Amino acid sequence: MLLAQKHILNFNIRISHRRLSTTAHMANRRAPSSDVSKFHEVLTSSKRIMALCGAGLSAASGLGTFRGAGGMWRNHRATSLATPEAFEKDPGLVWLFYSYRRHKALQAKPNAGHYALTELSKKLPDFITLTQNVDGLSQRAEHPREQLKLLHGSVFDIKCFSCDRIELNNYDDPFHPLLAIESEEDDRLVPAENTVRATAAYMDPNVNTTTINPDDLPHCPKCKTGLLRPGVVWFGEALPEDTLGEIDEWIKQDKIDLILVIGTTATVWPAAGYVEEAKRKGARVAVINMDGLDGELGAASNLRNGDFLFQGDAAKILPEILKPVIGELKIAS
Ligand code: BJW
Repeated sequence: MLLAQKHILNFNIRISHRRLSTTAHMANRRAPSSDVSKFHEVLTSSKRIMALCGAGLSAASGLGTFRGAGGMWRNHRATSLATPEAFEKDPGLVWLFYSYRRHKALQAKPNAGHYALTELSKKLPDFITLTQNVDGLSQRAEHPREQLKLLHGSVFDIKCFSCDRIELNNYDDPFHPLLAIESEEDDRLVPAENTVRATAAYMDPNVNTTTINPDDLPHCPKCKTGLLRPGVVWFGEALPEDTLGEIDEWIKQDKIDLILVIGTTATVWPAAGYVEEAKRKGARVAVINMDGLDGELGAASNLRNGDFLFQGDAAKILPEILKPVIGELKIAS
């Protein structure tokens, strides 16, 4: 063999070795399975299961998510309005945002994903669902209350911004006459799938920017001075202590077999931290998300051999992957 040919052959072998070892390395690092029958085996042998849910669970019910191209309301990013500072600066604007979210949540119906989790809770007493959602759809799907932990509160609870008064389950729509939805078109959260429209709306100078004089907003009947606000957890605020305590108690009891990470970017803490905590207690991870590994999966992105990734709509996937335990899902229309 000519020296040049030998050199080229060696070079090709080196290249293919490098490709192989890169592929092997990737396979070790990230090899989640999407094999439903393998998942069924894991599910049926699991006793202690945790679910961490996010906005994607309610997407099929028509509610907006927070991040990506969606998650914008009027000229604002949803996350920029979910802070006490935003409320202090312009309580009328923040209230209009939440009034719209309350209205949409009341119009929406729980989807098959919510009902599948309800059924799993009924079948498996040691299944716990932690939800970051504030839309009340899991409750309306009759998810057993003691197995549902609301990490970020509820838009249907009303708190005082100054004192400790809280009113639970207020479904008035609008909550106050000044907060009535004038035009769904004006108020809509831009759908996540259309980045161009989302960006255009974000910059649109004609978008309704009228707001409300804080003096005219509802005030606390107890302390009289504080403004009422939605009973949700904003950035920089503590999550409900009793709820965190109940979750810790559940985690402490035994090892965890499986964590389902459903429709969340798992980027907000401390919620996202439960993925690592479950892994430390031995859990396999199953991610159910519209996005695959190229999307933002935050604390759930480091999937290992034996973990699962089901890419698509949680409302379609959950009834399918949970079927061996919950049976065929029947939803009354
Ligand atoms: C589909 C789908 C379909 C679409 N099917 N999938 C440690 C490190 C770094 C920072 C921190 C840290 N600890 C604390 C912080 C600060 C901060 C934080 O996490 N910041 C991050 C930005 C880094 N955390 C806090 O401030 C928390 N408080 C706190 O830690 O307090 C400490 C304290 C102690 C003592 C005294 C005082 C303070 C509070 C966090 C509160 C978050 N609140 C919000 C608003 C709630 C009210 C409301 O709803 O308006 O919660 S923000 C927002 O994000 C909301 C959500 O619950 C949360 C998570 O979003 P989620 O659900 O994941 O939505 P998206 O849009 O991100 O993802 C949707 C997913 O669905 C996507 O993946 C899609 O692909 C997918 N999807 N359609 C399946 N059909």
